[in-house]
Amino acid sequence: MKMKAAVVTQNSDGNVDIIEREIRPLETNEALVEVEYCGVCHTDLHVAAGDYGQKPGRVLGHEGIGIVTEVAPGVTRLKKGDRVSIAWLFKSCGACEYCNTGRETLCRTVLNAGYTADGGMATHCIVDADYAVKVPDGLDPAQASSITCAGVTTYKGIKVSGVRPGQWIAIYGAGGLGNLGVQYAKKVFGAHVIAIDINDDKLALAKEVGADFTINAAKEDVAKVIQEKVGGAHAAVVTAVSRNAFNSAVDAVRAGGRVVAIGLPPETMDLSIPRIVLDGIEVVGSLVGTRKDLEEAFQFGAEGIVVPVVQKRTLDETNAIFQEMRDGKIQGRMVIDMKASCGCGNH
Ligand code: 8ID
Ligand code: ZN
Ligand code: ZN
Repeated sequence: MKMKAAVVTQNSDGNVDIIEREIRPLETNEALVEVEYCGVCHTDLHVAAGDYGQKPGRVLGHEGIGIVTEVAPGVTRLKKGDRVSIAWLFKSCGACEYCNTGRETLCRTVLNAGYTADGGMATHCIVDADYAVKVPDGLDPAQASSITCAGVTTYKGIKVSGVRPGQWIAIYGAGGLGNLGVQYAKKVFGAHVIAIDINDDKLALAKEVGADFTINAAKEDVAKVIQEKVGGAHAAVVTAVSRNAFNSAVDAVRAGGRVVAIGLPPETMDLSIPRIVLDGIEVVGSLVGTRKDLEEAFQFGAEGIVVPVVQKRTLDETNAIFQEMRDGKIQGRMVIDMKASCGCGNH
């Protein structure tokens, strides 16, 4: 049986080729998933462009949602018909210091979907049965796809920020991640939310989904406005793909504030040592979330507390979606509808 997939081009030029490939037989503890939806994350652009090393031929995608159609002998955790995720945390060793202390995303031998393992931007994907997280009933699969990375990453990042109800949090970047970050911060963590972007349309949408106020970083000095208006944020979560946003976040928090770095521009940020020391600022990275985090993030979606803004597209449009993302034109998340993309005529 063959699958259709979006793979990184041979010269890793930031685009994908849409190819057909044979689906290999299942190995121990694996399951075959017929993918329904896969969201396009900005990380896919980074991987396609070789920002963290060239990955020619790799099937992209780590916001996959699909239905299990086959399991390897002995697999009991999943069964045919289950709806599951294909997330960045594709598989970890399960036995190391990180895996055993609730930090499995930091496992040194981890496999990541769409980066070091073939991912979900395809009609089919082979997953490890222990790492595919079940999607709760009542959660729309296209919306679940956007929670599989954008949702869980911001949900976890806000946990890491330590923000408490009634405190101020600044969310830099109001794109795929940021829009969900605003919702989790406001509706789940009970924080007051400032959304920051360089695009007014994204800020308008952030306001619609719960931001208390917004700031356009292209027009105003964000840190100054936040210090003046609220006395500095208690925490900041940076999803923007720009070092300027990381630098601004350090200046936007109040003394003792924590900056959570989530965006992944392949750059360095500036850190004023006196600012860090004298004001007790913390800067910490946060990488996606554990399987448990994803289960929790899904549940808030299933309960309708967090509502991902998604638009359905086809696999053949992947390069066009990439360009729209580079141009900052996407509101919420573009989600590839595999059944509409497959062309096999079986659906
Ligand atoms: O686990 C992780 N840490 C993780 C998980 C998923 C994604 C990290 N990421 C990374 C991606 O690799 C990417 O670098 O988070 C970043 C954002 O991903 P995304 O939300 O999927 O990208 P997007 O939809 O393009 O949104 C980015 C937003 O940043 C804004 C853009 O306008 C856009 O809305 N932005 C930029 I570019 N520069 C800005 C600036 N200076 C800015 N917003 C404010 N200030
Ligand atoms: Zn992602
Ligand atoms: Zn491990």
